[in-house]
Amino acid sequence: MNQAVLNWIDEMAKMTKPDRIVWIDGSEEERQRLTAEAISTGELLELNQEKLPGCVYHRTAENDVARVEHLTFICTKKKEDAGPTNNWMDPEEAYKKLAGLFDGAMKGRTMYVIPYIMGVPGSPFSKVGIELTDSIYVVLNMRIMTRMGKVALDQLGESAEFVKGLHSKADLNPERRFICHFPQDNTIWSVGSGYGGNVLLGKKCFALRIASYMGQKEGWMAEHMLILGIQDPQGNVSYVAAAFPSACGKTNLAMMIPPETFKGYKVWTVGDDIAWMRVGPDGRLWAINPEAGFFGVAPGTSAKSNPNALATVQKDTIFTNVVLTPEGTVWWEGMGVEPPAEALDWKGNPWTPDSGRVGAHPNSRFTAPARNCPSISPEWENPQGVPISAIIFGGRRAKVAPLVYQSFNWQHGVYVGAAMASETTSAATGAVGVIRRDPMAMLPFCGYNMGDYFAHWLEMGQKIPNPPQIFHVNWFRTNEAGKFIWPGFGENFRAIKWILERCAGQGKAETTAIGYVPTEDAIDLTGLDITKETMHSLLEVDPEAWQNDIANQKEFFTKFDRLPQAIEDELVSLEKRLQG
Ligand code: GTP
Ligand code: SPV
Ligand code: MN
Repeated sequence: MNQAVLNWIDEMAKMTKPDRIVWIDGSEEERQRLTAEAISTGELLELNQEKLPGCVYHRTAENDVARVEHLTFICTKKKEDAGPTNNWMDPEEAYKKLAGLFDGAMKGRTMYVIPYIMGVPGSPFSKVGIELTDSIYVVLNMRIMTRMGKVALDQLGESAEFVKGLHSKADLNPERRFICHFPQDNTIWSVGSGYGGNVLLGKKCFALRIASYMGQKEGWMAEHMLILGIQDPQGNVSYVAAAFPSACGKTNLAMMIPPETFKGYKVWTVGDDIAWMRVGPDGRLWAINPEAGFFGVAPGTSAKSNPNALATVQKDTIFTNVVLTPEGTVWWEGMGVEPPAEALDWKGNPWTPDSGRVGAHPNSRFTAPARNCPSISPEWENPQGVPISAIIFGGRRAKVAPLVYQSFNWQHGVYVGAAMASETTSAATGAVGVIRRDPMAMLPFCGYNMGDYFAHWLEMGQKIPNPPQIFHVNWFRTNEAGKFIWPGFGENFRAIKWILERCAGQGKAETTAIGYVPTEDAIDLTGLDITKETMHSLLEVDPEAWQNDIANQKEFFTKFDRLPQAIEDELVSLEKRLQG
């Protein structure tokens, strides 16, 4: 046995004092045993096994339904290394404070030891983590989201190089809830929560916060990006990666089905949330999806908006905080089917469709194996990843940002990413619908100083002989009535097709102050019922709106004392171009 692992577990067990320690091997027998145990305690509810085979249901505590950004800390020795956008705690102080909360937290409980791999076994991209947790829900979610158990211990061997994750629900008190990252120690301590992003430590904590720190040191990138492949009628597949903030459409775009008129085209899903990217031997940027499953937003997922996701969650899925129907099935707002006449809502209270309350929490989620997805790419487990032709940034912008545009070059594209903004969603606690700057969709996930992160992006541009083109999209522009004017979902394929045409040196565009914007006839609208006026407003670049946005960008960038000169230069150039 790996002595480094044993010593660490020993130390953590002395602090948390579990009644017993159980090693997770990842077997089917183990899944059944733990599921049965969680059902017996009420931690999980069994669903109708005829209609939803292998599926279970879970409710979190009412005050524990989303990521908690104000309780998430980057604990580097120096405050400036966490940067202006992260909460910071001194590591010594953080360990001490959380040790107090972890002290005896697992008394009367079992500590589960989950060895897991982010990436596929044996891939040069992949990395091992071990999560210690007192939650069966976490074990069963990690089983879907990662390759775990024996396979991970085999990959680790005698090495001491693994990310040490400790999680306890403790008393689930939001006053004693902390998600602390120690990038310099490869360590994550999470206490007081049972919600996905706070407790599935392989995901945001490791694969983004710790991994982004590793990537900066080692010359690669960990990004909040989906990866998809677009196959053309000749059978050629091009891959793109896209960074949108939480609950802004990554899962949906990754699984999109092209509109009928695009015969012979097919979209392949490689990943829906996280991309790890490296420069390949051919000088291109190559990406893997380090996860094995989807932890996706349930509301809005319908046979119309995302049939592939709906098909994916028909078996072996964990549903969290959705509506539970009397027949043991699930429902959520925007599922596109009649709601049950009466049911239990996400809190477990009796609920009817006319109650005036939502039945599913807006951030209710499904955890489903990627292999269930009808559109899963044949390349999704390729240990070398897939070559990326385009990087796409985007967010929810009711105004300002057009449907799609292309940056002038890598440096300008990095600026476009750095200047991203989006309306907040229910994926994190706090106000919803408030516009905030969210660079590269990484504001909540960058494990180090975001100024250095921009510099890393700029440097990567120097290291990729054949870099992807960088674009920006916005599916969320609204009219005066506040209604989305672009149909979105599968129709987004039209914008992606233009993006690929641009990558191939084709596709019509107008050079504007902000970048290359499609001419009004550039996007193929065959079969889409949309007026010329609507297209005009979707592609419009309003100088005044952009001036206001720039004012807001400046205010944001003022916080940075390590802002790369190139970012400032790009901002100044944009301002000049806007002034004509
Ligand atoms: P995280 O898992 O939180 O990182 O989110 P995500 O980026 O994967 O978001 P997801 O695809 O789950 O979409 C979130 C919400 O946005 C869902 O309710 C979707 O129905 C909605 N949505 C996704 N794509 C579109 C679109 O093109 N147009 C509109 N109007 N809504 C969309
Ligand atoms: C997000 O919030 O971006 C998610 C869900 O993907 S969570 O894993 O909870 O962070
Ligand atoms: Mn996400």
